[in-house]
Amino acid sequence: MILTRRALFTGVAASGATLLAGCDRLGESEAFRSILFKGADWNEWTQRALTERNALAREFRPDQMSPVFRTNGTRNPDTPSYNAQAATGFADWRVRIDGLVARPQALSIAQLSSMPQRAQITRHDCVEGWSAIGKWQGPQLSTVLNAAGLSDRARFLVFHCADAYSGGTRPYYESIDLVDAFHPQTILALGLNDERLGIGHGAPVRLRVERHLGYKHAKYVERIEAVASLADIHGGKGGLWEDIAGYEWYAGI
Ligand SMILES: Nc1nc2c(c(=O)[nH]1)N[C@H]1C(S)=C(S)[C@@H](COP(=O)(O)O)O[C@H]1N2
Ligand SMILES: [Mo]
Repeated sequence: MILTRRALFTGVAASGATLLAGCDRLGESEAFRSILFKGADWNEWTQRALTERNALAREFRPDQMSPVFRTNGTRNPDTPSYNAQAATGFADWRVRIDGLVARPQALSIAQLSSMPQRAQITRHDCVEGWSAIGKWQGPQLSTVLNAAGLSDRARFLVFHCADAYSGGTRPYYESIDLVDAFHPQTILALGLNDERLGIGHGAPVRLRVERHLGYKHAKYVERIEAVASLADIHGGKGGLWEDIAGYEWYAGI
């Protein structure tokens, strides 16, 4: 089943309203009523699935924050271009938003900082078996996507990162679908624990997609590409670990 962008943007309540409006227009025919009945089931199922996926990850109190938030994976991309960016405080860093969008963007950290911010204290769960609770802050990804104007054909967002993992030739990349992209807790984090994001945690900007395991939370994001399919992205499974180690693409927690 394909969830249309319309359903995602207008939300669960509106998709119910659409169904009722269709009922008014199409009248009383018996055949239509049986279709509507099936449609109603489908719609209920869709609503339940969307409601579950839109549920918020648990948020914590400040006193529950971990004293130390460890780093994992790449702790410093350490390439000449990244080091040059770090030396100027990432003044020239741009997050490009391109692919299936109406208005490609190249957003500076200052621009991302001037958008409405969301802060959330959440627990990060790494597949390797450690967790940490921290406070993340940044604009919601939805704000940025609305500025770019997603095409109706867009189904996934691919996050291209500045690091080549473990000195490998392959850059880190990850991807999410539109339900997660428009989830209220999905943010482009610029800060951790009331400080600007450090290099170890993905400076200057990293994804937080709170209903997922740690490897989905791409650090060092320099490009967000809207695509219709993941088939042509590197190995085709939607992320570095998915492609090289068989990790699940859907890492929901
Ligand atoms: N670009 C990039 N993003 C990445 C990684 C990485 O190596 N490179 N590692 C992932 C993994 S496995 C985890 S658990 C988290 C770790 O985030 P942290 O270093 O802020 O704790 O980042 C994720 N995002
Ligand atoms: Mo991880």
